[in-house]
Amino acid sequence: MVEQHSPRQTLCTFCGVVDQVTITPNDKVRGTGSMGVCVKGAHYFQKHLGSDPREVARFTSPMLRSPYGWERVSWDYAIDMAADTILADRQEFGRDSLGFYGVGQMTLESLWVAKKFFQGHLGTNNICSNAEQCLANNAGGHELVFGNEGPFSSYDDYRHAEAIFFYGHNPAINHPTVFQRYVRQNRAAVKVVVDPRRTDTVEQLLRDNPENIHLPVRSGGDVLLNCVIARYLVDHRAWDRGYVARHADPALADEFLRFIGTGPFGLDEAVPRLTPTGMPVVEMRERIVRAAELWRRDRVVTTSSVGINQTVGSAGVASILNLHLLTGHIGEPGRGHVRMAGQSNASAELALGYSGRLLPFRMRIAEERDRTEMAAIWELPPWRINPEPGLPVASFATSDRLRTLFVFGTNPARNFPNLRRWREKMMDLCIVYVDSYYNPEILEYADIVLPCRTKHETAGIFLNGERRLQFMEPVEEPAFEAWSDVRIVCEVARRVAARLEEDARPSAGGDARLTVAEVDDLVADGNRDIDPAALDKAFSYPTDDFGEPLSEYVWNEVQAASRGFYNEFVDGTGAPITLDQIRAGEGVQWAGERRYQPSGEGPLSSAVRRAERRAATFFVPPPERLLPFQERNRGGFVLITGRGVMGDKAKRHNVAMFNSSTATGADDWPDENSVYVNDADAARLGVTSGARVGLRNEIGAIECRAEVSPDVPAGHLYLTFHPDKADTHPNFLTSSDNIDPHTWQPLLKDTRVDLVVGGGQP
Ligand SMILES: Nc1nc2c(c(=O)[nH]1)N[C@H]1C(S)=C(S)[C@@H](COP(=O)(O)OP(=O)(O)OC[C@H]3O[C@@H](n4cnc5c(=O)[nH]c(N)nc54)[C@H](O)[C@@H]3O)O[C@H]1N2
Ligand SMILES: Nc1nc2c(c(=O)[nH]1)N[C@H]1C(S)=C(S)[C@@H](COP(=O)(O)OP(=O)(O)OC[C@H]3O[C@@H](n4cnc5c(=O)[nH]c(N)nc54)[C@H](O)[C@@H]3O)O[C@H]1N2
Ligand code: SF4
Ligand SMILES: [Mo]
Repeated sequence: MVEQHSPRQTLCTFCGVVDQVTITPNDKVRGTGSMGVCVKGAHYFQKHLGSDPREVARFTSPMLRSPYGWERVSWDYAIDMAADTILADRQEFGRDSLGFYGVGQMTLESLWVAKKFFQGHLGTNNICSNAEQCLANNAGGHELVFGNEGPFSSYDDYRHAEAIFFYGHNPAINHPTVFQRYVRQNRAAVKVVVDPRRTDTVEQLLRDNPENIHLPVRSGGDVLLNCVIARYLVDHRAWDRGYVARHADPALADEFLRFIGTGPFGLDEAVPRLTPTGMPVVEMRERIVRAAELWRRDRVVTTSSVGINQTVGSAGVASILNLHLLTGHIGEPGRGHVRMAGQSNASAELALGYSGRLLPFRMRIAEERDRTEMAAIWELPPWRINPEPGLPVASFATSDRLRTLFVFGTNPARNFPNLRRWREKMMDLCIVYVDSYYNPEILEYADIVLPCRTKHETAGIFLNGERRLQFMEPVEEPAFEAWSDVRIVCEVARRVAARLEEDARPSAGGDARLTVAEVDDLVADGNRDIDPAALDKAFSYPTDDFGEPLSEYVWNEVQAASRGFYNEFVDGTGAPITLDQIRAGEGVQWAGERRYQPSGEGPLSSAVRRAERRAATFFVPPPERLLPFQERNRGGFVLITGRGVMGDKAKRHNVAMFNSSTATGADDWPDENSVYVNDADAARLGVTSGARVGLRNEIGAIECRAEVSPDVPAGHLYLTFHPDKADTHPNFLTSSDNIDPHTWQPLLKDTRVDLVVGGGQP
């Protein structure tokens, strides 16, 4: 049992901020990091510490679906079942009939072992996570401009900035501690919020200072807006010619400047296209000019979040980075793009290549050199990594490739695009579901359920949005037998090895050069491509007294593997980061001050490998990214889905809800969510607050209540994707085909719907 007489330190690992918390001996919770703790962080610990597992709706035992319903089984039996399913499906349907979908709240250790098992030893590239619905396009934007996924900046940069831009980001509810302690406390900085809606963030910032700016540009208008700002800066000689010459690829810089100078980006032609119906164009023009002028200040920080990642894709972040490059606002404290991750370990998922296209450290499956290098790191033969890319998450719903899907956390019964189709597909899959909390929705689709340790029972490393590594200490043992994710993966891997040993057929093993067809033949011939001894060894980490693999060993392996890559886990002196450093204080920041590249020297960034220095490449957006939603979809509404409900008293409720809100509890779910409709649209269509309306498009239809609100612009509708008791799912309307071409992230907020008065369920 963990000592409970002295204060216990751990982390809150819901959102990408990852705050430090202290639990007092009488179970009071305090935020002890520099930012404090928010409602849901505090509420989580208060609710779950020392709780009765039944009262907080935990899964308390492995379970199997049987003809008679759910059966409780032993861990041993459940792991047998999982291992046998892998081997049987693999043999019959091939390597990529297997898949893994994880949550960005898993520990770095578990993300690493899952990648090593599924991609390395089992040879499937269907290994991805909810980062692909969330932060992938932030990484994609960075890759387009700097050649790698990671931003250089940190939360502290908000304190040094003189101007702060938020693109499609509502931090007042979604990253509340950073927002209250760092952003709002920097009174001197002017803040600009680019968001079609008047959000809590806008409200609070305008109350703080009427000079702060809300730019309610039409949905999908962000790339166009940034081109307008770039044109303004070039026309007013407010860009840094010398900086561009030193850091940017010259051919692309010329092309970008020509594009900006000759494209339709003058204020007269572009501002009307950005201005929502009903707002005077002169007012929008005046605000855009004031915002553009801020780039003349010394220190400018921008942030973006899923408001642009899920509408204009990686082009959104790339278009913001263009502005940083054009003005030299990058690479120093108080200058740059800060990443606010949605989930606590989403940055680890990005660094470890959680995508059907990628290997760890952003190496590419399509590159033979990368596959060979990764196989060597995992001590596997070079043919071991499958050259066939995995599926985009969005295509899970429509592909026939998958048979067995391991789902660690995340709620696939709710938060996927094209939800009806995906739910039908899940009925055909064998789903092994690993979560701590009882989720009745997923029980419709799962076949094996494994109860994992929850946050405060798990040890593990988190790489937060600003790429600071911290350690989550367990502060309690589970009251029943629950294993951590890392242990579950290792036990399944070793059981697969044991099953193959029992089979006693020779594996191909060795360094022989095998073609894809030869590997497939071995797979079909009883999984003879897998070397059971190597498999067992790779997942036999030293454990603690409870059988939990020790973080130190997994971390040392990850750290060593990362050497030489851009994502190399080194500190400010360039030395390897140790677990002791991660455990101390508020952890250790990736690359320390060295992450800011000195602005006066050489190329700014490097590609996948650290030694491969490259110049930054301006991003010239393709034409389709320059069209605000309404120019692509005349007549229809854009359905914005996001976090929180609207209205005066909603803030506390909004902060308390986290995505599917399983851990924070169903008690707080509202009876029914409402779709918010602008006054002018409501008057035109005869919609009143409280009326029932239908939303429909070619993907599906839902019905809910309407709420009339001036805070949503005309032509836009807003509906939260947080759960309610009436089961209102906006993802019945989102598409699995509308994805970013670079990262495959679904553009969930770029959804066209018609609004029908009086209900629209067919
Ligand atoms: N309390 C709470 N905190 C959370 C979460 C939670 O569920 N609850 N979830 C966590 C997760 S996983 C994530 S990813 C983050 C997300 O944090 P945010 O990105 O702030 O979340 P959203 O509310 O989905 O979207 C932000 C804003 O994008 C705007 N938007 C929509 N379309 C456009 C557009 O075309 N352009 C622009 N500029 N804006 C647009 C929406 O109006 C919305 O206000 O929050 C994390 N933190
Ligand atoms: N329409 C629409 N759809 C969206 C979005 C949107 O804005 N609009 N946002 C998208 C975004 S940004 C995201 S991130 C996704 C979020 O949606 P999901 O990926 O479904 O994430 P959560 O709802 O947070 O579900 C997390 C689950 O993981 C479990 N969990 C937490 N920690 C762990 C752990 O360490 N191990 C294991 N095994 N389980 C754990 C929790 O108990 C919970 O049940 O939804 C996406 N879907
Ligand atoms: S801001 Fe995020 S990390 Fe901090 S306490 Fe709240 S949910 Fe936890
Ligand atoms: Mo997210």
